[in-house]
Amino acid sequence: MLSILRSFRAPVLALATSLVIACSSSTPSTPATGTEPTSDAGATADPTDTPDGSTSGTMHTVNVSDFAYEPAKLKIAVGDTVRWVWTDGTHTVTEGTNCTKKAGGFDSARHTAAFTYEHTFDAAGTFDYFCDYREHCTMMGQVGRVEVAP
Ligand SMILES: [Cu+2]
Repeated sequence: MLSILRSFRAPVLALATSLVIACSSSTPSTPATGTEPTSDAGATADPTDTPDGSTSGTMHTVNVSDFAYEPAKLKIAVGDTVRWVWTDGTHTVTEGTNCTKKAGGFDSARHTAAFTYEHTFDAAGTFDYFCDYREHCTMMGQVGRVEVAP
């Protein structure tokens, strides 16, 4: 059992590490694909997946650390992608308000440092999210917002 876990974890960690390295470059125009766990199964067209990148939305990075998202408030355009990068602690990126999950909203699940989670915003609107460790949200105020302009 342990060996199975090890063999599974190693490539995942390597992938996460390489993503962070790639993310640290200054150009946000070459998003990695396939890093989103499960929550975007309903998305049809991901503009960041275009081969030449010419019509890609912009990639925005938000750091996820102990009890904060940085920047906590982000203004983007429809078609842009937000990449959350875990830098410290164990946290989630969970869509919802008042520390309550929105049904069908995006959700990274719980992760630790070096994990990255991406979500492409295909519609205009205001999207609030929070850390789904209850006390992080309710006591530490770990919340964020993405405003998507049409
Ligand atoms: Cu948290």
